[in-house]
Amino acid sequence: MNYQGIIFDLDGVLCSTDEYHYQAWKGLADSLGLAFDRQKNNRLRGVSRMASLDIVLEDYPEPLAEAEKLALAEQKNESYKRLLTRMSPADLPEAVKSTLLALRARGLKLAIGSSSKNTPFILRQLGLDGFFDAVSDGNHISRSKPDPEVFLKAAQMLGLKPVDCLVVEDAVAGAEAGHRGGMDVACVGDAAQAKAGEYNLASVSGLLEIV
Ligand code: B16
Ligand code: MG
Repeated sequence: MNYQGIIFDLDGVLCSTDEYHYQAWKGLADSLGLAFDRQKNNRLRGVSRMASLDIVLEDYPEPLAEAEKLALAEQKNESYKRLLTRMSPADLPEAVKSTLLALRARGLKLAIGSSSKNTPFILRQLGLDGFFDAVSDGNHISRSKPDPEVFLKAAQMLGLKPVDCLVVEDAVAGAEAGHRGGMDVACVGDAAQAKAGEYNLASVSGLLEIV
């Protein structure tokens, strides 16, 4: 076997919370009179909440105080969390669920490596609370992807060397984080289209062919 552990990004890999992020940021941008489209939204993938806000505010005519920025980030997060309450285990795609179970049956350790501070809530909504061997998320890190911190912490929590872990990502910034951490990366979605990984897959089930 090539790897002993697999570290999954959450948004855009295991579930489609990226659509909820889009809707919440779009609502904030509209209220500020700023342009925001899906192309801009793609730049927010894997990026922390405050760094995302800076991208959303790029065309804002005047500099904002830190307290004002925190209030805007909080406003976005509140509408994002309202959207997350709609999620249920039915939002975990069947192919993702069966792939996770098959990987576990092969003896691999499975972890989450997500920039999101909402990770514990999302895992509960999806019925995945307690499923993973380790959860490393936005609440444990001080530097966001493309910094490798979140993945290095996940490997450490699994008790594995980075080189024995495979990262699964949908964001180019996330693939870069995996590489900077010394890990191979399997990409899906946007990052796969950009050929950012050692493996660029059509879907998460493609993992079963490479481990
Ligand atoms: P939150 P991932 C990332 O999650 C998202 O891709 C990114 O769009 C978001 O800004 C970031 O989490 C922070 O999320 O506001 O919930 O803390 O892709 O690393 O699982
Ligand atoms: Mg992602």
